[in-house]
Amino acid sequence: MIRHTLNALTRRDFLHGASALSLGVLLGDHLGLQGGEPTPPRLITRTESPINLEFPLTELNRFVTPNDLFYVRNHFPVPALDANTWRLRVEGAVERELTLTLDEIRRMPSRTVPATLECAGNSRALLTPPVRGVQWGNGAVSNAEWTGVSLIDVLNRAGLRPNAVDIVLEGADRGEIASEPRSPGAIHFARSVPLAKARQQDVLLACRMNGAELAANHGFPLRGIVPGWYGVASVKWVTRIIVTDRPYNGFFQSLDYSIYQRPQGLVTVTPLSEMQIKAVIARPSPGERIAPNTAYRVHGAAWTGESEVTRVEVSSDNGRTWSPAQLLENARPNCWRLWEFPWRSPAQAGRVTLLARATDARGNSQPMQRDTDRRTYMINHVLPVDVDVR
Ligand SMILES: Nc1nc2c(c(=O)[nH]1)N[C@H]1C(S)=C(S)[C@@H](COP(=O)(O)O)O[C@H]1N2
Ligand SMILES: [Mo]
Repeated sequence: MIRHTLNALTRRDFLHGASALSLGVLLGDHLGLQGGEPTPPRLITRTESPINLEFPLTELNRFVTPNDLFYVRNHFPVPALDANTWRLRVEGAVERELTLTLDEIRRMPSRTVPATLECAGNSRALLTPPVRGVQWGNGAVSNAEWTGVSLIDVLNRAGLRPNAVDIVLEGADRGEIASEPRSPGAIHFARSVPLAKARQQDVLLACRMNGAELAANHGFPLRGIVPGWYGVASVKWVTRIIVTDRPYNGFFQSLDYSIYQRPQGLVTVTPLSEMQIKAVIARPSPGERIAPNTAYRVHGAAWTGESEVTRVEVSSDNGRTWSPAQLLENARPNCWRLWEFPWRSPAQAGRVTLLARATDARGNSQPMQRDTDRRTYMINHVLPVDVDVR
């Protein structure tokens, strides 16, 4: 059992920053020691087929999410890909169509980019009335350091034609969406980024995650990483890149993963793209019991799209007053920022609602109300965490 525990410790590498704690505290608190049986923190299963797993947000304690706790969002069964036979096709509005092996990609100049991925449906389970889709709590979000080649370097090897508009990344995974809106039979997962975004050097075709080879669930052997955008744009198991000469209008950015917008009073269906400013509370967890008149470290994470988080505030009086939380470490582009707020629970027992609200460098703040034009996505209004003071 000791060995199991130490393996778990090494694997999760969470001794980082925990030197002040005794091993006993670590085991008891962090591994959830119950009746002598250590249970390492685990992903929360939301659906089994396809597999959808949520990061256990109460375990948030460091900037980088360990690979085995990084949330998983799959639409189809995980494709079995062999690194030796795997190929990447680049085709469409290019000068020369290409077929690349994994070794050819690995020999290209690589870079490492930290980026937070959030599923556009994150926090969906907290909506009232309930909406369809995977019932995520607040944990369909994680942060990792991705290593790979810039997408634009691969595109340049093929040579973009002047009429290139969108870059479609297609995954090897395939299946039929049987619930409304249905797919036209079996389709591949595919999603585009406009050329202007694809030109950014930090948009990657990544083969490593936190220094390790990509796991099957996260897109082995190669996936797109589109920093600042909702996770849906970061296509896993990429085997084909299609450069289009007109805007791409695929299933996963029209019937699915789209929102309504109303430019000039005209309703449009728009693919969702940039992540929205958002803070989540990791602890306390909903319904957590806290003793009266006690010091409590409220903490969590906050992130935004193509900007940086500059402020997080906390309210314990239903939004009447807000106090600044402390932002931990420095802001990194396209990454969440951890924050904490030393709170003292009230002397009187009762239910207390905690709220956190983030603001970014552009002055964007979280709304207090849900916007139904966002359909079942982009849930970033301020969400309450009720705790039980007694
Ligand atoms: N090929 C493929 N890529 C995909 C998906 C998928 O189902 N198939 N899911 C997308 C969605 S909606 C999200 S939120 C992210 C999740 O990435 P992760 O599973 O590594 O956390 O992958 C995206 N890329
Ligand atoms: Mo997603």
